[in-house]
Order: sequence, then C-alpha cells, then structure tokens
Amino acid sequence: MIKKSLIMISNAEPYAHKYENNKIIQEKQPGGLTTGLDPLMQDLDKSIWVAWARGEADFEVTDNDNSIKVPDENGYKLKRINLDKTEENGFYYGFSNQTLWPICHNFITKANFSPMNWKIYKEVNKKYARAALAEINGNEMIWVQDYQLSLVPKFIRDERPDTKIAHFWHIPWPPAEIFNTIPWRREILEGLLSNDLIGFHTEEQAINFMETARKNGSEIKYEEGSDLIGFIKQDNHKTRIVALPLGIDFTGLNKKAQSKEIIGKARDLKKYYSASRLLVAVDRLDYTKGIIQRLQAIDRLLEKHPEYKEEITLIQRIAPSRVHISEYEEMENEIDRTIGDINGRYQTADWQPIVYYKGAVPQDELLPYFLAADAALITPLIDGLNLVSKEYIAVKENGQLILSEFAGAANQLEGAVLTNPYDVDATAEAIAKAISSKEKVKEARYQQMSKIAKNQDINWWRDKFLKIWNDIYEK
Ligand code: GDG
Repeated sequence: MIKKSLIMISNAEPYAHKYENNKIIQEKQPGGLTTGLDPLMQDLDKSIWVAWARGEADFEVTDNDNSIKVPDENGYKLKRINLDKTEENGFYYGFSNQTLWPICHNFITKANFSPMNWKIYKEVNKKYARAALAEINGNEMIWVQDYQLSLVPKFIRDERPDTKIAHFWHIPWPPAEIFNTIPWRREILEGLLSNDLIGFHTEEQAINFMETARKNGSEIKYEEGSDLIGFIKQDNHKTRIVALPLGIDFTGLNKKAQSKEIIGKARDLKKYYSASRLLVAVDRLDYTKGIIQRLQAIDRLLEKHPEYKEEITLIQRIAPSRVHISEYEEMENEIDRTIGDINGRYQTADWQPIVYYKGAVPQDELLPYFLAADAALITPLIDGLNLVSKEYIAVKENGQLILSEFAGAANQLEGAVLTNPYDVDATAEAIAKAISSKEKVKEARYQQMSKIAKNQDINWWRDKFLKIWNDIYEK
C-alpha cells in the first residue's frame, strides 16, 4: 500500500446521513466504487473525499467547511458538495445522464445536446474543483472518478499546474465518430487530457479513447510490453492510458456468503419458489442492461425447451435509477408489461417463470439471491465492466454465468457462457447450455472465473493503479 495524501473526487458519496425514528443515522452507500475505495481512504494517513451530498440529513452533521469524519472520528474527511435543483437537473440528470451516458454507451439517438445542461455541467465541475483546490497544500494526489467529472482535472490543473492528477472512467468509451457528435467534445477532451493517468476497464475502451484524442488533433503513441496502453500528448503534457478492470472484495463476499444467516435466507428462497432451478438477474434500471431482451430469452427458452416449464424460475431484481428521466420511467412500464405477458402465458397454480422485485437494497441483501441461484443471467447490451457478474461468482460456488459478450467483464470471465444479448435465440440456448452441462464442465468453468475474480480483486486493482500512477513521477 502506498502511503500518500490523497484527495478523492466522485459524484457519489461513500456515506450518507438520514433520519430514522427522529435520530440521524449514517449509512454506507451501495455501489462498487465507493465500497472498493473506502478501505483505501481509511488506510491513508491524511485523505479527503469530495462528493455530492444526497442524504437528507447530510448537512445536519457537517462542520462549517461542509465536512465530516467518516466512518467515525478516526476516519477520513468527507467534504460534501451541495447542489440545488437546477444544478441537479442540468448536471446530473441532464448532461451526465442524458448526454455523456448515452453517447458513451453508443446510443446516439437517446442523447440530448442541450447547451443549458452543458453550461450547468461546466459550472458544477468547477464547484467540485474549487472544493478540492481548497484542500491542496502541497504534494497531494488527486484521484477523480467517472464521467460526471470530466472537466475537473483541467480546472484543477489551471490553478495548480504541478498537481498529480489521475482519473478512472467507469463506463465505456465509444468509437471516435460517436463521441465526436458532442458539440463540446474538444472541451471534454481537454478536461480529461489534463490528467497524468486515465484508467479504463478494457483495452478496447482505452484504444477508443486514444483514437478519439488522435482524431481531435493530439499526438498518440501505443506502448507494447508495458502496463500502459500508451500515452497521449497535448500541449506538451503527457497523459498515460491504462486498461485495468475494477475488482471486487472477493474474499469478504465469499466469507459473508458462508454465514448461517445468508445460507438460511437462500434456503428459504429456494423453498418458496418451487422451481428446481433458480436463475438470478440484478440490474439498475437502465436501457443499457438488456432487461427486455433477457425476458424475451426466457420466453423463447420455454417455447423451444418445454421441459423447463415448472423447472426454472428467473428472479429479476431491479434497482430504479434516474427516475426523473422519462425514458427510464417508460422502461419500467415496458418491463411490467413483458413480465405480465410471459407469466400470463406460462404460469401454473404454483409456479411462475419470472419473479420480479423492484427496489434497491444494500449489497448484503443481494447475497441470498446469489447463493440460491444455479446461474446468473447478466446480459447488458453494453457495460463498462459489470460488478454483479463477479459478485455472483464470489458468492455461489460452482455458479454458472450467462454473460453478454459486450460487458467489459467478459474479457476476464472466460468461463462464462457468452451470448450476444441482441440475439434472443442465442441467449435462450446459452441458458440451456449453462444449466444442462455436466458437473465437471460446470466446475471447470467456475474455476476459471473464480480464480480471476479472486486474484484480480479490489486490492489488486487499487494497488496496481496507484503503483502505475506513482511510477510516472519516479521516472
Ligand atoms: C457502473 C458501470 C461498472 C447494491 N445494491 C444493489 C446493487 N448494489 C451494488 C452491486 C454492485 C453495484 O451496486 C452495481 O454495479 P454494476 O457494475 O453492476 O453497474 P453500474 O451501477 O451500472 O456501474 C459498470 C461500474 O460502474 C463500476 O466501475 O462495472 O459497467 O455502468 O456492486 O452489488 N445493484 C443493484 N441493485 C441493488 O439493489 N442493481
């Protein structure tokens, strides 16, 4: 572990405060990023995390500086950013999630290019940068996370040219011709190229980024035989590019899954749903996650393989997100309709092909579902990585994974039965193949997946990123 002062900047905060029975309680926030980086922050001598306050009681507990020590007095400083409704709409729901999110996931026609949203996005990025700048005393390393904050590195670099700044981009980077549809593409690139290092989950995403920079006038160089994909040179500043897939706390999850409580809950689930084989799917509500196509694949499976009637049940969990965007609301209705239609055609007195849970729960509550399921169905149309695929493997020994070839995690989880999620027939056959294979084959698939998810876990990711970043300054 590298002991340095670090300023982390992310959109989501690791801890939020809310009211419960007239008291204020602190709640650890779900999500792979905050879960993975929190231990690192706790381990450092002096570290600060700057993030948007979304808890209803967040400012009830902070000091004059909008800061609080988390998880307790001995922890690190969490500095909270306050956004008003206009900022929330323009920055978060607007430019982040209706421009950058669809563009980076190749959905050009879903993108909205609103100059007003762009203006607010810029102002809010400046706000994050200002909050971080106020904390810089000397040699701090600044680590920016994700697409909501693409301009922050430049706003910091402009004020403090010698600062060490790196970024991790958690969603895909699209081909240049798609990214170039954004009217403000050059400013976004300029923002990102103020970093010393940028990480992506996969080589393909990293190369797309390099090529986008090249097509917009930067000099690029690929490096073979090194940890880096290469570097980009812009105005005499070099930005190194690395492909490093995020890992999970494999050992921690694996241990939790062996607790009596989780085992008991998994047993209850199996008893409750009378099918002999359970499949699980866990997604945020999003058009990138391929939920409708997955439901159609279950329909097709039952049509083509009637032997699975009353034999399998898919438990689909969905965590609503970005509900103020009409597209997300419409999707929710379409999912309701599709599930109703499929269940209506196949269900019997005591069996349903699809069971649907709506609502976000803390990660621990997902574990019994993983443990009860013989296979997980993770079929996004496109996904930066997909953490749930790795979490399922950590929890369910010999669990089978039906995985989209377009999820970043497919590069690592070669033991998964891969499918093209747009090909409903192929996904139906992939499900049949995954659950009907001989035990020996299933074990071999699982061994490959668990070995890599365990070796390339969150500690591996974090330490490797920090080492590559640190090495830049040693040369
Ligand atoms: C983005 C990229 C990339 C906890 N409760 C629920 C829930 N969680 C946890 C899961 C998992 C995380 O949230 C979801 O992570 P994913 O990777 O599956 O997906 P995104 O939210 O789209 O994350 C993605 C990730 O950033 C990290 O870089 O892998 O490609 O899109 O840790 O345990 N998840 C859900 N419902 C809950 O109730 N769906």
